[in-house]
Amino acid sequence: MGKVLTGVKPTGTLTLGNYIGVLKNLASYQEDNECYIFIADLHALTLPIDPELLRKNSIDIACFYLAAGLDPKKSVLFLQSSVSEHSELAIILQNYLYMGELSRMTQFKDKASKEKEEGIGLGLFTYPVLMASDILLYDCEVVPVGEDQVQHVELCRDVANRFNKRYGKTFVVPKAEVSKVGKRIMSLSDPTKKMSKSDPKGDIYLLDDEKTIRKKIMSAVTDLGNEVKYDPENKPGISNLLTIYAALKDISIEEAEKEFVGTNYGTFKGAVADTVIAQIVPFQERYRKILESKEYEKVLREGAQKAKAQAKNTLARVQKAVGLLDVKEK
Ligand code: ATP
Ligand code: LTN
Repeated sequence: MGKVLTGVKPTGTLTLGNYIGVLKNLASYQEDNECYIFIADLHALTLPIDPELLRKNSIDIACFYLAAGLDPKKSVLFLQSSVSEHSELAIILQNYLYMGELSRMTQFKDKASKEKEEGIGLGLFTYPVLMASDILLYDCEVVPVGEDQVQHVELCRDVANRFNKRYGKTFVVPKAEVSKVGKRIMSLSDPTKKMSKSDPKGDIYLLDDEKTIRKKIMSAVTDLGNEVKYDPENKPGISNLLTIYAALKDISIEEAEKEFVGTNYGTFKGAVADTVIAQIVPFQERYRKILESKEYEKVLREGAQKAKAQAKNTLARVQKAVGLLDVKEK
């Protein structure tokens, strides 16, 4: 049995990018692995967010995880803020990551460039420190993420290796795993940009109704010409729609291309819309049932206990390694 961990920030309603990039694959890990899946609510504080919205988004993500097939008997589902060891480990780990490394992170550069200098909180800068703590606390080997998060997981590997070299083997060194098809779904209105829940242009939201989904796909930006062909450089719009189609059908891009030889853009877009709707609508029904039943409350409470039991062992190991005294009652 391997150990797998991932998290999603409750910064907004999840998008089709989140679904294809991580959510839809998660259930398949839990058959052969011990899975730790969490809601990165502390990470959501790294940019201003309304408290009511943060609470609502956190509940939504818990329900989305369950609707995506995560089974609380097989996987541990929890809120990052319920396990204080995440924050405690981050305070220690921050001393082994450097300003230069953190300032080279693409996500930091992107998000910081949209803020005024005095509006960039320290948490946005130290984001990867907390993320490394999330990962290292659970001794996990595999971290399923979209492509944009690979750089953070690489940094986590660096800090784990650095720490192990200095103090002896303390951490398991994890690796990022991205899906073969759909590691980076692009915006439908600007297919050179990532579809991202905090940048609403060109997003399909997982709670959009059928009509809205169809409308958004039918009006997605396409490219010159009329051939349905995968060519991200010259045909970014069509390539993105082909990726969405292939990922949802669980087929390769080549297989998807073959299905649309000789078809026009309109027919192709209609088929993409049908495919998205066929998966998202039943997913939304499961989500609504879970939300109504409030079953997520018990799941998150029990998940926090299970996660804590594991996290506290790792934290104790780290505290001992660096020389912090343990004077707790035995
Ligand atoms: P934000 O806009 O707030 O930065 P986001 O939409 O990028 O959020 P995250 O919470 O950062 O979403 O991501 C959750 C998971 O979904 C991560 O593993 C991330 O890599 C993945 N992901 C996000 N956007 C996409 C996308 N467009 N394509 C594929 N995977 C994605
Ligand atoms: N940074 C991630 C969310 C996240 C995460 C993690 C993902 C926080 N901690 C640990 C994997 C492992 C994001 O933006 N989606």
